[in-house]
Amino acid sequence: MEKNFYVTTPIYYVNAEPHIGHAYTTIVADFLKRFHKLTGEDSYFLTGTDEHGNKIVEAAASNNSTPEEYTNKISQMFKQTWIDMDIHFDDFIRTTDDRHKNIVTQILQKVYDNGDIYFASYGGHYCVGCERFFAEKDIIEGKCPDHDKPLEFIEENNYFFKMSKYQDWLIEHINNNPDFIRPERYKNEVLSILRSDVLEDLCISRPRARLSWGIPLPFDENYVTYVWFDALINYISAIGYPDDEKFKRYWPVSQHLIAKDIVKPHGIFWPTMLKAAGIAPYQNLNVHGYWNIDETKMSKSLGNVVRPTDLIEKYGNDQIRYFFLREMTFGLDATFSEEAVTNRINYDLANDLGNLVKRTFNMTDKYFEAKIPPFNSQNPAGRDELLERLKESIKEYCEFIEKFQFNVGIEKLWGFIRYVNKYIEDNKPWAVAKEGNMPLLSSIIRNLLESIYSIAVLLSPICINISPMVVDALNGPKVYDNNGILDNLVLFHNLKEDTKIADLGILFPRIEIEKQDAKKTPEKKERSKAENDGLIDISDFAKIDIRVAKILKAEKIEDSEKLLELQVDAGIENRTIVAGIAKSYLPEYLVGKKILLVANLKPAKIFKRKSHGMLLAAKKEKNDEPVLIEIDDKIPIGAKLS
Ligand code: ME8
Repeated sequence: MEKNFYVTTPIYYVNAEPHIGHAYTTIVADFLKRFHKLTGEDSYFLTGTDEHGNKIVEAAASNNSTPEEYTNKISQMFKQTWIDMDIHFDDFIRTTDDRHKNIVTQILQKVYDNGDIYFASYGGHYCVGCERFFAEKDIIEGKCPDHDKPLEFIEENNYFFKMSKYQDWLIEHINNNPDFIRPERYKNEVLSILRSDVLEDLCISRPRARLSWGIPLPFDENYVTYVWFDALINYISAIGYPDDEKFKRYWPVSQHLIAKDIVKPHGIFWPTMLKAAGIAPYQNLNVHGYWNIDETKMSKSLGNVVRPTDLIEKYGNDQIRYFFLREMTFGLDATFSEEAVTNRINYDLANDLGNLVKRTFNMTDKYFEAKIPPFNSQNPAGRDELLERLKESIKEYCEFIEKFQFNVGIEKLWGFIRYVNKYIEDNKPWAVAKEGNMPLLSSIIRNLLESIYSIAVLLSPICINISPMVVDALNGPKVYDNNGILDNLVLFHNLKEDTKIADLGILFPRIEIEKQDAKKTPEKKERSKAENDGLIDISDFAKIDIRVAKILKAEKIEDSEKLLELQVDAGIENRTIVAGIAKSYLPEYLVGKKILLVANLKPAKIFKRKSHGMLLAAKKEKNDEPVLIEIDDKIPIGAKLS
């Protein structure tokens, strides 16, 4: 029976243009669709845009647009970016589409009729950035912990979804389906929320008087639907819930892809909403980490975004797809830098793969007039070993992709590429040619060409332009959606004798790092040398605001052996800091001491406390206890180190 596969990306907010964080999730979805199609599965891929809610109204207003104009423009920008990147989505849903609004209305009515939506008064702290209310315990100094912006207190009558009613069911479902949310760390995150407390019911409406840009509630025209309740439904409205053939075919095999920012709506709101509406849960929620730049998450609000189309123009589409899939361990954060992109291109693509193809094509040209030579069974030239290695690599490549460990899967395939490079070194075709042993030479070159064909097919979901070029140059079969294809690859019967191969030129041009260096001014060169030597500029030092502060209060943090919570007067303001000195100092000793504080360190959440700054202590050996740098009482509070 034919297997089906359904992959979705989040539908992206249309409050700013797409960046490489969005591109990553979308590339993974496109890769998975192509990979499953390659093996003959019926694969479907959905993406789209999330267009309702306060966030969008605010973005439109600050661009002097109406929400309609603004959402049309940015949604089109997302779609065009994916088209420019050769992303083969099957459908692009917009939450402003009628087909979507109709299904949201139907589901709301169904859940309401079942008695799972009620009306009540509610007061809470709201963050527009997150489009959600925050519980008292999650608020840090009146601010949203993610956006670090003040929350707005809103009190109003609203409709609520009885999420808590499905809490026990969800815990059981997750326990019975250990892969439901993966990797495991995110399953544990969801389970810990579900087990720690009774879930608060979900506020699913906004009064029209405050927000009109949304889908009206079918049972009360004075309200519109909360943006998350609306948005999550896209995954089924797009495939024609409830009756469409597509819904029946794809929903049972649905794979959602998201980053860790939206685990709660997908891991808790969505399955309970589905349960309340009498719909089976999705198959898997697959959660990846963030792409960071210099340790900070890339995001529209932080303004440190990299545009995917700029990158592709500079490095090539296949190169960037390869980089993303190879560089990130799915589930963990990764750091983006152009240096890392350059290294992947130069080492993996240009050296390992590009050279293999180039050398083999050159030898075919030189020894066989660019025609595919026959395999000579009297002189197999290590064909069985090559095939064994290929079989093993394909098995591992597929297994790791199924487990969403793309970087490991690709590395396994690279193991085979390196093995084939070594095969050339071990078999020395140039020496065999010199001896005039043409039957052996013919087998060696044929084994190499067949290996390259197999590699090109296996890489076709990643290198979407270059793989077909290699297949064409070899005149190999172009079937990319055949459930027997992987078995065919390990027969080495794919190429036709005597067919002429085409010249491919250089598949992956090396990125000249020297050239980039050459563009640097002498001053910049000097700076990078100093950086390499671990030296910093005086201007780097000047960035650190070290000042004298006085400890006002000190307390041990329960459950921690090492940490103390300190209140300090830093001259500018009083600060809370968490310091790892509990083993060396009693809290009473510290009160009244003057110390040095790094005042402009980004705040961090430690043991549920917001620690804003760091005190300076010193130790000689790694395992020594830190000794506080105490300051003479003559130096005033707030004095800066310079
Ligand atoms: O949350 N690293 O939309 P959104 C990796 N509309 N991935 C990143 C990223 C980064 N630095 N930044 C963004 C929304 N992403 C809602 C979703 S779904 C029913 C509604 C990717 O525009 C990643 O996939 O904020 C993340 O989950 C998503 O963009 C958030 O996109």
